[in-house]
Amino acid sequence: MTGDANALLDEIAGIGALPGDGGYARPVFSPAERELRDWFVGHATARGLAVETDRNGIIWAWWDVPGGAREGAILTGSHLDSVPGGGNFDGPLGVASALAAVDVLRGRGFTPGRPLAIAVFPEEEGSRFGVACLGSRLITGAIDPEKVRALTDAASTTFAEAAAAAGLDPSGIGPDPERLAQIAAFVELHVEQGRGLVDLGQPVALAGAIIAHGRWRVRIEGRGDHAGATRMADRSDPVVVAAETIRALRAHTLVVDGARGTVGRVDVVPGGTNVIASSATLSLDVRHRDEATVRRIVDEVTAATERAAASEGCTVTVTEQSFSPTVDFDAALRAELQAVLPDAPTLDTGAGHDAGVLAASAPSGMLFVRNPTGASHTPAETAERADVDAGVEALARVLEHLLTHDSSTRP
Ligand code: HGY
Ligand code: MN
Ligand code: MN
Repeated sequence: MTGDANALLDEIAGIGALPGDGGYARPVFSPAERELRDWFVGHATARGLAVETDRNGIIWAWWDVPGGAREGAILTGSHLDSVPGGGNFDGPLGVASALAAVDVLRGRGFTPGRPLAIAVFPEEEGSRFGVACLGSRLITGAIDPEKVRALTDAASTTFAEAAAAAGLDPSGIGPDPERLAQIAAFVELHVEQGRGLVDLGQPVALAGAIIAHGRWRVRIEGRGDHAGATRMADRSDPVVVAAETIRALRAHTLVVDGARGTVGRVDVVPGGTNVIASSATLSLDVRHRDEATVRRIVDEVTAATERAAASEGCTVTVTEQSFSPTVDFDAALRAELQAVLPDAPTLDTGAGHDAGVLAASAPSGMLFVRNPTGASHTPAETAERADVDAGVEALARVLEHLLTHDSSTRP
């Protein structure tokens, strides 16, 4: 059986597809994402992998060793959920490549000297409940399960309700040290979200670091009123304050080398053309290699917003939704991966990943596959079929090495 990740991705290309090449909508526990979960379970089961879904909704597909011991396992995999309007590669490429790498290894008659697991992590994008890498944060204890149960989506459905509807017991979510103790190393393959490999003319890279990144919700409350009957001097318009937030974020990130600041959502209530809004809620996404710089930018933007709110007669509440410190991936593991893939350059990334969260619990690393557009979180995200194959081959070699050799990074 050849390892054909392209064919696997072709199979799911229609799931959660938005009309008019608008990309994908595959929020966690939605019908589309659940269809993708079923697709993965079907393929894993067809390959004789032992499949289980843990209490955090993470799917594990095991290529077990005789006797079934799972200590010292090598983990790979990624996520299947998407951002709204995202591409078909961010997440699914890592899952499809993991299945294909198993096919390649089996096709070569390889039998693992230690167990291999493919994991599918839920809510990596945080698109439905607002917290990125929710599944990996839960299993590693990086987030309070009580807080997670109460998270709500745009329809005010709680995570607990959505998880229960998807067949999980929400009372069971939370840290799982026993399961994590089985993992000796985690390698996630992911489409590159940037043009590093295009510029370097290489198909595959190793990940060096993920820069610090966080998300905040800025809620501005004013006074709803009539657009025509209300004099300008009598207004408390939260949208005017929101404009200052957006301006300040751009101004304060532009002057810091390597900083990134994004307002991706502006929710205006009630949202009528002839209505002065009563509230405006914005999302802040701020990133930089230095954590203190991220927090300083957020403080500066908050102060600017508060000044604008005071002069407009509005109130502001800024709430941190999630924060991920800079992660430098395990140097010893990366050295092993480099020995297996000597031509692969090392690239840092501005995108967060479950591997960045798991890095706190086990030596973790990443492989990036070239994306000719460099674009991501958009339908323009892509990877050439030959580079997808190169990624599968690279992952297969890395897994063969890790499943055969002991090293200092793993007990
Ligand atoms: O937002 C991110 O960096 C990732 O794609 N979840
Ligand atoms: Mn991703
Ligand atoms: Mn993403």
